[in-house]
Amino acid sequence: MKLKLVGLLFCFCVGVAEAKIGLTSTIAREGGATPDFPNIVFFFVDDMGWQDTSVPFYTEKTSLNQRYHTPNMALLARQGMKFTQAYASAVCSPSRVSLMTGMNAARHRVTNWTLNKDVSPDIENPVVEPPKWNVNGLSPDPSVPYTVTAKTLPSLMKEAGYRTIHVGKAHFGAKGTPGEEPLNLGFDINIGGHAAGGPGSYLGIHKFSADWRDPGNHIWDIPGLASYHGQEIYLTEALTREALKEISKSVETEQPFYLYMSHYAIHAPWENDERYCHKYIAQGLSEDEATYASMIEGMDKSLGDIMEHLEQLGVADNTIIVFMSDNGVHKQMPQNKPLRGHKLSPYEGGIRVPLLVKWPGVVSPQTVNDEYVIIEDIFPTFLEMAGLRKYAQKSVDGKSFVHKLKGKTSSRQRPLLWHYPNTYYNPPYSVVRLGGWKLIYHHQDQRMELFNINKDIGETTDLSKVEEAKTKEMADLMTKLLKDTKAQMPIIKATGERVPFPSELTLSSYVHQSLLRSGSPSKPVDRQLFWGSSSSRYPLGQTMPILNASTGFNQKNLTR
Ligand SMILES: [Ca+2]
Repeated sequence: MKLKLVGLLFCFCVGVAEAKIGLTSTIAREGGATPDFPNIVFFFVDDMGWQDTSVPFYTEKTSLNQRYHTPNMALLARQGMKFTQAYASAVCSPSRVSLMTGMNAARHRVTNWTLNKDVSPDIENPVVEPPKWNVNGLSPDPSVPYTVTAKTLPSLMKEAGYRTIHVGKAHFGAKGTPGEEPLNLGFDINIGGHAAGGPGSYLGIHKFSADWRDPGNHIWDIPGLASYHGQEIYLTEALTREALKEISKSVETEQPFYLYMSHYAIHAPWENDERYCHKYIAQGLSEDEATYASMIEGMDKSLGDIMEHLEQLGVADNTIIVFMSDNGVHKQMPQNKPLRGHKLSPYEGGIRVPLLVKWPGVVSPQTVNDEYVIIEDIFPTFLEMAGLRKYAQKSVDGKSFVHKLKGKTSSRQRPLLWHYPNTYYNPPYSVVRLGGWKLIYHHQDQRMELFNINKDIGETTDLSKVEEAKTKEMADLMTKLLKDTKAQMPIIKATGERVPFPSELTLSSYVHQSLLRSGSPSKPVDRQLFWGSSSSRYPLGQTMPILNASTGFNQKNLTR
């Protein structure tokens, strides 16, 4: 009942939310987190697939659920709500900028992963080239070219009196731009976050650097963890220890906190977490499979340590924990069957991710929600959780799912949009989902696929030719969403024109399709091609290094 009253107070306070923002010092003095200002822990895992856990997110327990051990995720699921249809973008940076800004990737235009200033990681595509996307990522300074600027989630929470703590992977802005530093984006504390989307190594004995295998390469060095250098400690554990210290400091100072616990795990480079690896070898897994499983369990141990620490400090009952991943499983790791595809792909395996929410006193324990949500929804959801429904942010595409957490169903379904006008292991595409229907538009050959996800989760049967009216309806919807978000389409090399929106496909555009499908003979493949005007040129075609397994550690291709 008390919480219901608090909920009413939330409604009453909506009109004075901005006044609350000015109460920073008062909140801090009054004794830390309260039901109005609960602590929030966002436990964010990198590249973790929907099935990379012992918690079943499908209607049945799969072989991967039986393979992996994530007892603390299972505990979190028992204490809270499991979302079976949570979505993210198919690659790191777009997801991370969406959760920081509430914008869909089509709108913020950080549509591929970022690293070096003004350098696109896109690989050569013989038919289309990417538009001028925001290759420099998120920036607090709008004068930095090819960036998106917005009031970020942590900056709003900070203004409201939260202590905002960043631990782990940032990957918000390109190296050499202000957006590479989380302290410039609303965080009070930054441990381990910078421009890079992966660690040089997970091992303390290697100083978490790639220098041991590639002398002089320091771009992947994890900042702020020098005290662990030379120790036999795994990066996941080092970051967890630092996070626990920051939680303790927040509780000591009686200030509500927002902990962005953003693990580098289970992203490449894949290296044994020796605490758990032997167990999976004994289970009969291959070395590669055991390495991956050990990294998953190490991540889960971190979750358990944080949950236990909150209990010990007496703040667990006033702390929300949200668990999520930023994209689907990497293609070098076991496919997340029954899903099709992998990281970077438009199919469910690229975009469907685990999501768990514990909110003591609000979310009923052991509940399951089958309605879909998407990563930009985190922004308005966290603000509503913190009693900050009004916020100085334009163009928020995300929708708060607090009502779902309170057990209410949505009265009508909304469409979801994905937009990837880039080429990196996967050619460019847009996707729209509404209800059970999902339309994929492949930009390169202007081909469409229609699936009924409710009946065909594995996307095995393209219905676009069978359900022509539905295909057209979804194509029109996708076009509307792309226009609403001011989405940029790739450029067709043969003509210099942008790829048409799906509802613009006409007989004349079909005439070009055979040419599009066969490539563009008029422009040879050139990995040093530049695009844009002469005043705004980006080199294309930079690819990530390939790692060799020459040291006894399990290393594979390092793809972001
Ligand atoms: Ca990722």
